[in-house]
Amino acid sequence: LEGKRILVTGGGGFIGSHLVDALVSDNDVRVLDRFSTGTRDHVHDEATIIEGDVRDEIALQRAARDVDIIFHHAAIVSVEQSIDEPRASHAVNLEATHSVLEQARIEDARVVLASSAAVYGHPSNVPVAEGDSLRPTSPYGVQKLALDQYARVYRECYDLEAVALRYFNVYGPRQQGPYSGVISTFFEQARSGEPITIKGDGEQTRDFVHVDDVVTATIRAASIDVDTSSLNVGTGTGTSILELASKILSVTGSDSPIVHKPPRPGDIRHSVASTTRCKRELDFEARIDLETGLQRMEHRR
Ligand code: UD2
Repeated sequence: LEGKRILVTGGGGFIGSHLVDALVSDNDVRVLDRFSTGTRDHVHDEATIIEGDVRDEIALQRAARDVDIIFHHAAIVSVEQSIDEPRASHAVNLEATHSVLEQARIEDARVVLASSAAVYGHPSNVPVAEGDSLRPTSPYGVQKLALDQYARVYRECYDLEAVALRYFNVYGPRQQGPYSGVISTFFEQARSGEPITIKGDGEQTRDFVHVDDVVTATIRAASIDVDTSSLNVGTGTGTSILELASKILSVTGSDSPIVHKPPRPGDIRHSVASTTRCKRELDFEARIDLETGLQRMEHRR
């Protein structure tokens, strides 16, 4: 992308801040973030910061004025938090998303929405494809599913160029906080010599995709005319949590012990993306394999 006026909601967050880094040199980039979990220090100097809540319609209108593209990455990203506080996560993840879509319609802007593998719930088989059954198991999953369906309906009803990207397990630098994901948790444990906590037997698998690959796919979704409203973003490869633990121990050279904790209630057993549609529509394939991604995290501390 070049010469575009772009809004990144959640531009201080994990994926959002990496997206801003990739866009800022060739585009005019604005960030709307309330910096509750996002970090000001992660926002590139050349981006314009509008500090505000995505639920605040005035702030959103101001941030979206005259933009060509909106990347909507502001969210309460925790599945567990959505179970503990369903109202709050609904308000941010769904109501505010609807305002973003309305704003995109007013501005006639293209919009890329952060959806999630959570829309599938327990996949009936893996790799899971976009047309497979959608049966989320948490309020978070329902919110992402609604967002995902809104993208389709806004395309159909209003000709809005909206795409929802179903991110699988995204990892990389700047993923932080209590809900940050297993890779950053294991890194912290390995570096401090604390036990690596595997929940359950560790045979569950995930599709870990590096944030740099995710940024590539996300920007492509705003550059290419796609024929669909929903795309998986993953690598197509599953890794078990046990394998992950051993890779992280080896890359950090840590001698942390591995301990098993009770499984997480409702934990998904296997989650791996079918990458066929994303390859076809965006000509996207993840380039950073897990080993390389973990090494980068270790060496760019
Ligand atoms: C991911 C997404 C979530 C949602 C969901 C959809 C992340 C951070 N979260 O949740 O937003 O899209 O997929 O299904 O990408 N685990 C351990 N030990 C720990 C922490 C986790 O064994 O200390 C296990 C956990 O039980 C799970 C796996 O690691 O089986 C991945 O956990 P996670 O929290 O990183 O991500 P996930 O897949 O629950």
